[in-house]
Amino acid sequence: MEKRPNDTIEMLRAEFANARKTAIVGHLHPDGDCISSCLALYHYLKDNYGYEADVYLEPYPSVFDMLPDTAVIRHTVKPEVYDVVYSLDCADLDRIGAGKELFDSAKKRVMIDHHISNPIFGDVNYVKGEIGSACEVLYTLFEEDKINYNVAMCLYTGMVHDTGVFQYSNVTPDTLTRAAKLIAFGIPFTDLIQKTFYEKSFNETRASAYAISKAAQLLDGFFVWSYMETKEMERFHITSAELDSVVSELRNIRGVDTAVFLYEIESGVWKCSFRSNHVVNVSELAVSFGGGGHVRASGCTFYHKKPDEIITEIVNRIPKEDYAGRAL
Ligand SMILES: [Mn+2]
Repeated sequence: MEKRPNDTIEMLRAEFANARKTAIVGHLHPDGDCISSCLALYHYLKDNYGYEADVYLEPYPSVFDMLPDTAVIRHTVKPEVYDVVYSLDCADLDRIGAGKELFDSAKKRVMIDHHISNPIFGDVNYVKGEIGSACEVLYTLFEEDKINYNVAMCLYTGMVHDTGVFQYSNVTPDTLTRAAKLIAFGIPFTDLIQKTFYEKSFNETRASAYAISKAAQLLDGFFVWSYMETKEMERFHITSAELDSVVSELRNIRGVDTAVFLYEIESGVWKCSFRSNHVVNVSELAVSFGGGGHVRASGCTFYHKKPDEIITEIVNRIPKEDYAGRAL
């Protein structure tokens, strides 16, 4: 599909104000920004324009049930034709999880996102690759005097998750100003951060430590990676979604630029997460393997390969000038 420029804020606001049969969908393996952005839009439409959108998401970690009205989220899709379907936080069409067919069959498809690799796939499109979270993009689309407590809780949570609690380089002075205005609603921001971002189960903590203990360095420590097989996850009684923090921990190692973590999601199928600190553009790297994401955080999937074969392919695609002078 040919890439075309963004539509205007006014066009998006006109869509919000137009009450019709509406659904909201997010991406596979919903994360904090995805769940929060879908719920933020749900509350914004309901509380300001009086219509309830149907929200469709794949199952997600139960910690997010502290967000308002998660009971409205549906995991199974009834085939229906919607007047409008919003896709939030989806880097491309294939990333849409539950509700993909609803998006495809919608009379109008509205796409709101912040992934720089997004190919632009809606009828109405709003992508801001320079903004740190889909929730922050929504903040810029919402009219400030229409944001309420529930909307604030959702927007804040998404911003926290995609900025690593306002730490990553995608944070701007505007991000913090917006976060400050959201806190002013009296939302429980300490609990939102602790319970949805930092807190881990006992099994998750032990599994993460195990995955980190298997880490290996390449390129004189510029590159670090680890992996976890399905049978290992079973041994720790965890799912791949509970290992999300591992790749960030690997990136924290002194001297590392690029970190890779491979999760075996089924026999021979590996989900690959990339993170980088300053040098390697991991969005380009993931795109070159059929995935996508951001400059400092991205992902893709590998089929029918072994972890060390995958890592060799990845390292071979890192531009030589990025790690000049470092030995394999
Ligand atoms: Mn996001």
